[in-house]
Amino acid sequence: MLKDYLKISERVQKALDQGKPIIALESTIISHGMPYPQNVETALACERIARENGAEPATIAIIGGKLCAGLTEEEIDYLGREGTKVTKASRRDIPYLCANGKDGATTVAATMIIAALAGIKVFATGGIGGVHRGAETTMDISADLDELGKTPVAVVCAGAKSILDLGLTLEYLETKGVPVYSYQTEELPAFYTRKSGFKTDARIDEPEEFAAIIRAQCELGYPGGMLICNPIPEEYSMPFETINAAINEALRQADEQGIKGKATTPFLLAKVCELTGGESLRSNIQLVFNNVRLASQIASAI
Ligand code: PSU
Ligand code: MN
Repeated sequence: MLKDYLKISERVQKALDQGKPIIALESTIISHGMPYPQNVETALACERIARENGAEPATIAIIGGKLCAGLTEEEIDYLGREGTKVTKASRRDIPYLCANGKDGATTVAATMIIAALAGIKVFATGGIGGVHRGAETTMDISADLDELGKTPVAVVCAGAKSILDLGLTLEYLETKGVPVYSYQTEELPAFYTRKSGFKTDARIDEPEEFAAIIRAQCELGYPGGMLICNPIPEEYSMPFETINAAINEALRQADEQGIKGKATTPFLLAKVCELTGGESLRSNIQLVFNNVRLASQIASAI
């Protein structure tokens, strides 16, 4: 059984036993989403911020073929140092890594699967995967979206980056029955910016309201998660023109170099960071912290 491969850390198990709030954190963002050493510093700071806000952090990854909920500092450091040498693990990669005792940095999809197994209902990340621009011919649609349709975990993110087609991403989520909410705004935030021009299903103003929806979803035995979009704090958001120019240039280079499949998202993230001279990385780090705070408040309210 999938559960036989699950390894819950002592701290996370204790929080589960005592019914304390817990939030899941992903690890693709550590190995593939940010450069070293900012990736490790950010991951450790996320754990501190969760605890300061009353939630036990469960950073999730696959280590030696085990599905780990809760990592040691050494394991986080290892995932950060190894970087892209660690397999980027989404849903389809889990059986191979387990069977071979290998390591994997888990995407939103794989982190949701492991969080659900461990009984964790709230998960904070930066951005999710989505429907890529040009998906009408490439069919490049992240497995994150299907996972949100079938696994009962609430994912707090800063919206989706405009490396993706935001309109098609919303349409796909609607098809999969995934509710999309925004926190204290009507708009779908676009990761580096607070606005996208698209609206979500509902504006929610209090963490308690999210907790009530999550409770209702559990009681209904609803097979699916939800997407909670928390806009980047104003002071860290980027000028629309700066980020858009970087994203367009990154997309052009990806096309020119024939980047495909699972390499696409990490390539675009690294290029955008390079093209903005690290400015986007600073924004990225701050929006993750902001999401960890909101997720901790929601987990505490459940
Ligand atoms: N978007 C970001 N930062 C990230 C990712 C997406 O802004 O680190 C990562 C997440 O782990 C997400 C994954 O689950 O990329 C999606 O990859 P793909 O598009 O290949 O499914
Ligand atoms: Mn893809």
